[in-house]
Amino acid sequence: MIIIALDPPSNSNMYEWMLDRVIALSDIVQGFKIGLPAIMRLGVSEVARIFRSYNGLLIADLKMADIGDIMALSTEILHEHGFNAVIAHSFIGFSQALDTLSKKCKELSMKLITIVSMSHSGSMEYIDRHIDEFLNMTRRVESWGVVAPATRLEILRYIRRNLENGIKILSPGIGIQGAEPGIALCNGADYEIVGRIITYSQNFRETAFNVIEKQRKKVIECQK
Ligand code: BMP
Repeated sequence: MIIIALDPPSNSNMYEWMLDRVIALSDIVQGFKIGLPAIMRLGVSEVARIFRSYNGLLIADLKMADIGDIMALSTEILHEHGFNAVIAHSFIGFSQALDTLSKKCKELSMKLITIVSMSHSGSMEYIDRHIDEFLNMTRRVESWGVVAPATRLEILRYIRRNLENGIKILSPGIGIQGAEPGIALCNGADYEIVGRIITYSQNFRETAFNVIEKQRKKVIECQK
């Protein structure tokens, strides 16, 4: 289960770069996540044009951390442009923040994904000290899913153990950040978010098939 992170390099024609990868990969992956580089460079309308005929999971990764009303406005714009999921930080709190965003997401049938822990080492400096509170927040705002790292498996397992079964775990950190394909799935994730190891390779479709095969083998191995 893969969600492709599309983060085009700045020296590329971002529109073409993204379109090529969406055409080559959309039938073999479960969704796409678009971050700030593409949204800032192309604008949300151009990004929407790339995904015109795509019906899968389309996540806007703005990692929102604002007051609720403003996040709700951003979410409306993203919804108008075909996104069906948004990511927000948990540390902003419930009242006048995530509660408002959660309501807006429900109104628009958008999936809300909240961050419980991140894949970079700096996550240990602050975010990881609040994991229990962030897990609690996940329940309060009825997140569809959470972000948890493929790079720190004990944390990933802890999050899986303490999260209701229906809530999805999306796990970045595979490939360039050091985690091997399949390892997050083996430790409780529902999806691995995979970016550059696939999207920056020469033949991204072939590389994606390789990653999927590695995932499959790893999952069989860890189920033994
Ligand atoms: P890559 O596989 O190229 O390292 O990409 C990972 C993707 O996941 C990037 O889009 C990044 O913004 C995102 N991400 C992450 O790496 N760690 C997190 O904790 C949260 C993320 O959204």
